[in-house]
Amino acid sequence: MSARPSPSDDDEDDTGSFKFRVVLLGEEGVGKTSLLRRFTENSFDPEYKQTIGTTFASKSVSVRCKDGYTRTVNLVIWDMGGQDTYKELRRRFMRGAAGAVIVYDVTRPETFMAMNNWFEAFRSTCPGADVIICANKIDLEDQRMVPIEPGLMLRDWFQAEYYETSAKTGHLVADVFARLAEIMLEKKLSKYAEPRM
Ligand SMILES: Nc1nc2c(ncn2[C@@H]2O[C@H](COP(=O)(O)OP(=O)(O)OP(=O)(O)O)[C@@H](O)[C@H]2O)c(=O)[nH]1
Ligand SMILES: [Mg+2]
Repeated sequence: MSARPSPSDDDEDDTGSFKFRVVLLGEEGVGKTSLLRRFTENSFDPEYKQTIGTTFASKSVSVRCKDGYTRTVNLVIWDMGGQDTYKELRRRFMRGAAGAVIVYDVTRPETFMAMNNWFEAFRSTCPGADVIICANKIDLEDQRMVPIEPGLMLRDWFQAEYYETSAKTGHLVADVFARLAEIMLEKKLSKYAEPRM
């Protein structure tokens, strides 16, 4: 999860499977790295190790498409430390992404309040890309401060899908990435299907 490939464009590779660049966004400590680790390695580390700079991991998922075919999507998921406030660095990190998972921590309202900044930054860098909102750490029921309603408001506002997750228990983590893969692929396929002028 540490080498650095050159960011590649979304495209179909020569084996006929699809590859998309996805970025994880959100304030520091919300659980971006934990979600990635849960998804790619099915493990969880309770100790907080702040991400310095950027890392990535990749995983393939199978997507059952509307046309009845099952296709393989290779997700290359990039993770950046939330404390990284350099705008230009963030922009470079986001560039070329077909999708983003924007995460907040339901025990810390300030991370919810910051969602709009992350969303605006992503939308301005990648206008056509898809977004999924992740309300993470829902296993911490006693400490939960942000209920579901504000999350649903955010969903309507961003016109994105909303998932409540726990990187600790694994609740809905794979679903987030599988759904994002499906949305990005269907969009790509519908572009192929557009008549050429
Ligand atoms: N209980 C619980 N703890 C979590 C969950 N997700 C992450 N954590 C913990 O929250 C802390 C921060 O998680 P990280 O995944 O490092 O957060 P991050 O968003 O990558 O943080 P930065 O790299 O600083 O931006 C760690 O101690 C994790 O173990 C979760 O779903 N439930
Ligand atoms: Mg991290």
